[in-house]
Amino acid sequence: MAYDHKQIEKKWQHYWDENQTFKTSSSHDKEKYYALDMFPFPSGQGLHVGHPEGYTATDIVSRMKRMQGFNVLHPMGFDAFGLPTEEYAIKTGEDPKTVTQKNVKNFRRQMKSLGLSYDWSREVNTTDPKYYKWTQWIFEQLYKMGLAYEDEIMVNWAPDYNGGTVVANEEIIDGKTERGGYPVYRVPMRQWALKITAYADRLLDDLDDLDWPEAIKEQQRNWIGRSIGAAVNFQVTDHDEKVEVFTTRADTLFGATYLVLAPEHELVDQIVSPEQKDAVAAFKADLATKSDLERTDLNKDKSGIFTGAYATNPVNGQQIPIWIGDYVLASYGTGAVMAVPAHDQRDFDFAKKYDLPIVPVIEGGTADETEAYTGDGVHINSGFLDGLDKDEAIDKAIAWLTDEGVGEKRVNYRLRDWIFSRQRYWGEPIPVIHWEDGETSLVPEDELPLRLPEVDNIMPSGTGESPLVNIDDWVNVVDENGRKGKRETNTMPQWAGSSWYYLRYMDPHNDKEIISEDAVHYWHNVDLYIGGAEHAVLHLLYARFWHKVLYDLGVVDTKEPFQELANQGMILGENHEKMSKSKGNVVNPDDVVEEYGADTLRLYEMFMGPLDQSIAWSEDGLSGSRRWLDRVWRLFIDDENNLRDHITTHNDHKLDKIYNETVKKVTDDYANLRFNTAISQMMIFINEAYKVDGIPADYMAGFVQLLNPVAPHMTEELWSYLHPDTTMTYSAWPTYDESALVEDEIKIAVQINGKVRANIMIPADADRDKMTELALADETIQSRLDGAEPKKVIAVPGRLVNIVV
Ligand code: ANZ
Repeated sequence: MAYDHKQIEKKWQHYWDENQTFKTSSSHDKEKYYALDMFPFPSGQGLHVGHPEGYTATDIVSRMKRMQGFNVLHPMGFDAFGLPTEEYAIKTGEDPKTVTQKNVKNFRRQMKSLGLSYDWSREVNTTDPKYYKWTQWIFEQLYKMGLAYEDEIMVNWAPDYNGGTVVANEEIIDGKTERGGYPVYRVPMRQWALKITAYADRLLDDLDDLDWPEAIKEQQRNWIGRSIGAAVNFQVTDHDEKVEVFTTRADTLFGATYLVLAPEHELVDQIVSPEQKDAVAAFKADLATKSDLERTDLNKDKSGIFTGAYATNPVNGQQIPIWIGDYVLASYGTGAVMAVPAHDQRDFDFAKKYDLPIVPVIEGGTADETEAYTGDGVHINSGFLDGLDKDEAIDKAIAWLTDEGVGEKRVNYRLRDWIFSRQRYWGEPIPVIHWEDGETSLVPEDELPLRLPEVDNIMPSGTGESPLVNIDDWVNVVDENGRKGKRETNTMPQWAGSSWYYLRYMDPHNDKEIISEDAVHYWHNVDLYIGGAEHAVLHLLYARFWHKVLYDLGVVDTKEPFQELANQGMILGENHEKMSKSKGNVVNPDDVVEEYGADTLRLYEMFMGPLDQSIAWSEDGLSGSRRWLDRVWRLFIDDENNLRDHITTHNDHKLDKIYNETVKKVTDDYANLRFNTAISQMMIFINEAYKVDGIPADYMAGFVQLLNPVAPHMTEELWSYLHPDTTMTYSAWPTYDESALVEDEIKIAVQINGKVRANIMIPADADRDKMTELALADETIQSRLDGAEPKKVIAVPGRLVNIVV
């Protein structure tokens, strides 16, 4: 009978569930392997066909590792706090908790229908108080370590969006919210922040030891942006204040002809002259709508205004004007730069525009050129730095600044502290109480979790604060001495729960501690982590940060959470564009499973191309995958649903070579995440198997094992013909015989006077004499030679024979 995916897939899913086939062993005697997917946000839309791509990849590796004798941890869970659920709940009047439960149920059903071999007994959900108890616990440790603090921080405030919402930089386009297009303003607001900057060096240096795509490591390096330079103080003339600048080019100090402060710099209002006051104020007001990105864009016109104040250049005593300019960011370095227009393009453009002096201090650049000279060279016009090159001059300048007490070496990072609060309901409550006497305290650890109160209405407060401010009986607390306090009403950002979830899977039901020592010492960290490249920074950096903090606390015993990382590409619509509702090109995995089966979907997504590439969906490709599975089925099973008679205990050795090659290549390819080429090899094997009269039963079994990670349902069914009533999940992975791989015959080229005239097959172990004999005996060569006597014959074993006439 034809392969019936509906019946067979249901049968095996039921079997796996009943028998808890994929439950990770709690015994620690086998070697461990931990394969992790980025857990999804359970949206109302359900799974997208992009999800199963990464999920199948880790599933393949997990299934192979189980057969290779590892104790595999392959878990799944839900990252369920977040704005989309909250917004949906506000719109429909439903409770976010109920919405989440409904969505999770649907996601879990879909994942089970794909035959993913998760240990569901370890499922985590970030919105479960039993889980977020430990997210709050981590926050408390950060607080105690001085790594969590409150501050007035500039936020993007959209007063008209949902009654007032703070949005992330990434959610703003042209000064408006990405959703809805509401105007956004920069305003200071009290926030919690985590001092990720204290870990910047370790986050940077430890990247070197990770098996991650180089591009992702590079993105993290740029995001952290370590820059080694100097801080230099410029005394403001007729004021007590000094302007501190950060520069990577202390060597160019003699060419610093003016200073530029960020318009928001705190000194601006103190030093601005009466004549310039109004103009400066107008300039600042105008700028408030521009984003940092727009302000620093090299190609954009730079603008600024003179403050009316001057400062002294410490190296030569010159009076130089102090300007403010849009291209200097308040949030980077010290928010002030010394401008060296001869050697920095932005300063050059600014100086040209406002007619400021340009003094070259490195040979190779001249003032009247149209651009700054940014190369290295001999220093000129630079007093004690004259004659030195860049590196020498930087060192000497910093030494001088340090001696004179006007500067020092400074390392600066682009990385900012992590703003760790949201003015939202659907997030983890921050376990802090603000007391009326000004004291701030943590909720005692034994009172965690601090639960989110259940409320009827989660409309935003409208003041920018979280909806929690309106829940009086939750917010107001009194201690045993009658002292009154208010709970923190900000909640944690979406990223919190995902920053440590991989640890919880190791010991998911522990209610005494975040994770037992025993579990840590066995599982350590994740061996393979697969997910989308869009998480190159934020999630992957935050998780690394928390892991390092937990390492410092002695909770974990590894420096890094994810040893190997791979990214899956995007699955695009048939016309090579992003799948989206508006384009009507979204493929629903449920429909594919219904029509073709989960095994077909898995096979297809793994065969589309290399895992990390973005590839367009193709209905033809999908049905081709199904046809191949049918072909495999028919090779083994006849019309009466019996094993075909050509499956035999006898081996005539015709399939030896291809079988052993296939075992080797598939094993290697799976381990290196080259699933498409593994599948091609299995296709070649099936073609060869169709050509012979008898297929040894152990080759059939081995093939079925190789295919199992990709097409688990069909292969379990085929396996049951050989081993009734068992799952193949823990059968021993096939091995190959190295000697069977050796080629018996090889192809070599035969040349006459250096030109290839024929290709001939010869025994792989033929020596030079044998090669010469066979080459001269070849018919094509004989007719080419036409009786001519070779002067010399050169034979290169394994490659060619050249006949010189
Ligand atoms: C003088 C100078 C001369 C500079 C020269 C560069 C070239 P990275 O490498 O990215 O750290 N800078 C410092 N703070 C800034 C801010 N808040 N906004 C805009 N620009 C700022 O860049 C450091 C350089 O960027 C610093 O070195 C400073 O310009 C500028 F030939 O100082 B430099």
